Amino acid sequence: MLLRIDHVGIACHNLAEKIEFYESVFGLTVVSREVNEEQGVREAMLHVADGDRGASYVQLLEPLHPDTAVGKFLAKRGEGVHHIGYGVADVTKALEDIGAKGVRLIDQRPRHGSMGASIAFLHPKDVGGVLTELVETSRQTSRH
Ligand code: V0V
Ligand code: CO
Repeated sequence: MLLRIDHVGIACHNLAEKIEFYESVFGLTVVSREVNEEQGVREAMLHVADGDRGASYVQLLEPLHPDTAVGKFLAKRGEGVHHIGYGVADVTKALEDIGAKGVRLIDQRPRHGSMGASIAFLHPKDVGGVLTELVETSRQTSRH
């Protein structure tokens, strides 16, 4: 079901500063910057690698307001890894299969994600404390 690690989502207070850090220390390149009002984030995708099942990224996340998923996470836990996003071929089918196994779905249906992807989250309390995102890219092998 899981094709690859699509991205690691990292919560931060200052997106511009974190982008500069990842560019200068790791030599990564920003391939997309978006504001996602529904998710309450300003985010950037930095390309890490290409594989035969698609690309992988670091996603840097800054909250739009304190009362958002990432805002609350920062207040409680501070900066750090916020979620793991796995590539799947069909997010609707994956949700159905995972839900049938008793894992709580945060999203019953896919939402709009970065770079035109369809995304859905699984509850961290049912995934060993890891907020888990399923990502169906618009074109699986070329995402930038
Ligand atoms: C909260 N908890 C987490 C967590 N966030 N555990 C692991 N990883 C995280 N990121 C724990 C928290 O410590 C609490 O446990 C418990 O869950 C309830 O948390 P809360 O602070 O009361 O917050 P809630 O329940 O209001 O919201 C938590 C959830 C929320 C996970 C339901 O953050 C959510 O719906 N997230 C999905 C959407 C999202 O994260 N969007 C931003 C990324 P204790 O302390 O009670 O034990 S957007 C994105 O990735 C995009 C657009 C993309 O990739 O394209
Ligand atoms: Co994400």
